[in-house]
Amino acid sequence: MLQELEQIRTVSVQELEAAADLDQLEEWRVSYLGKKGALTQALRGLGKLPREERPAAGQMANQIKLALEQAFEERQEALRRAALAAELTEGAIDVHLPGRAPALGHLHPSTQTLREIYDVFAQMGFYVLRSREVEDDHTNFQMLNLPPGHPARDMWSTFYTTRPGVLLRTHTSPGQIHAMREFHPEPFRVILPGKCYRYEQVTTRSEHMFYQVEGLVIGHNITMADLKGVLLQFARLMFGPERRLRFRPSYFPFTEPSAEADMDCILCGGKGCQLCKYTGWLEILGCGMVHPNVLRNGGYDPDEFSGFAFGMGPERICMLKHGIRDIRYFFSNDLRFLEQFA
Ligand code: FA5
Repeated sequence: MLQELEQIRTVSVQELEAAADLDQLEEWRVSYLGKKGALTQALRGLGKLPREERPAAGQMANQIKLALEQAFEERQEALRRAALAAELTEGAIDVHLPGRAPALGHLHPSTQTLREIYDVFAQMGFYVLRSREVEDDHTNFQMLNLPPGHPARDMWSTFYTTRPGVLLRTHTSPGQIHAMREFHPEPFRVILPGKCYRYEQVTTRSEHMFYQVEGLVIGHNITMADLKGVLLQFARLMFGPERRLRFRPSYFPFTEPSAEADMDCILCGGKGCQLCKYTGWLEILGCGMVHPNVLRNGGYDPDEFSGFAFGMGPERICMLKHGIRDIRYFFSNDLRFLEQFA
């Protein structure tokens, strides 16, 4: 028996040292210290020994058991440390690796175009003024010479809120009234950018939400010549120094006289091509001299003051600049389109 115990001690110690990981160590524990393990079995066999051999064998078996348990714990601790050290080395951060750059966003094409427009008008001394998107019927229409039932309201049909008389503005022109009331009685020049809404068929050229930039200049002796000069300068700074403009008579209830400004085609220079539908001209904005009633509604005496106003669509300007065929790309969140403006 003593020999058998000695053998267990020697072999088990060798095997313990050979256990390379925690799984092998567990196998070792089961095969020596487990319920059916070699040492446990040997301890059970003590009872069958002759009485005089039992004390010595029992003492030795207990010593071995304690020694193996202690050795097991030490080996377990050592293997745990080794496993942790290996994990730390494998998962270590290499500070020499180049950083992973996050994808950068950029401004929306409408915003980029708006900022180009601000730059151009800032050079001519214009303020940028914000005006509300939710308007009342009074300011969006009536103060601009569009009383209820006026046929021109059809062109500017919009979305109405559940509050009577409160609507989403159809154009930035009601900003003219707000601007005049803010600057009265001084002369001033402002641009009023912002979103507009229209109840209309969405097509390649028309959205139901789009931006406009309104321009308004009020002062003494402001004439159509000032209007033409400012808009020609705008066209040249925005589209190139050789640009030409032509003014076609038009109608807006809030300006008199009114005009549409066309620019010579940027693609063919006026010869006629697909972009300008073989006319040589591209329509860029509506404009005119501020109507006396509108001046009065803003608090300015038309006998003393005069002014001009214009309204343009930055998406349409952007489409012309970049040859974009469909306005619906702007707000349909297609990254293939938007990323071209990075
Ligand atoms: C107006 O809205 C007038 N308030 C402009 C104006 C201001 C005239 C001051 C005189 C004095 P109009 O409906 O034509 O006009 O719109 C002006 C510009 O807004 C158009 O030339 C176009 O560039 C843009 N626009 C109009 N409707 C849409 C639409 N549905 N989608 C995209 N852009 C549009």
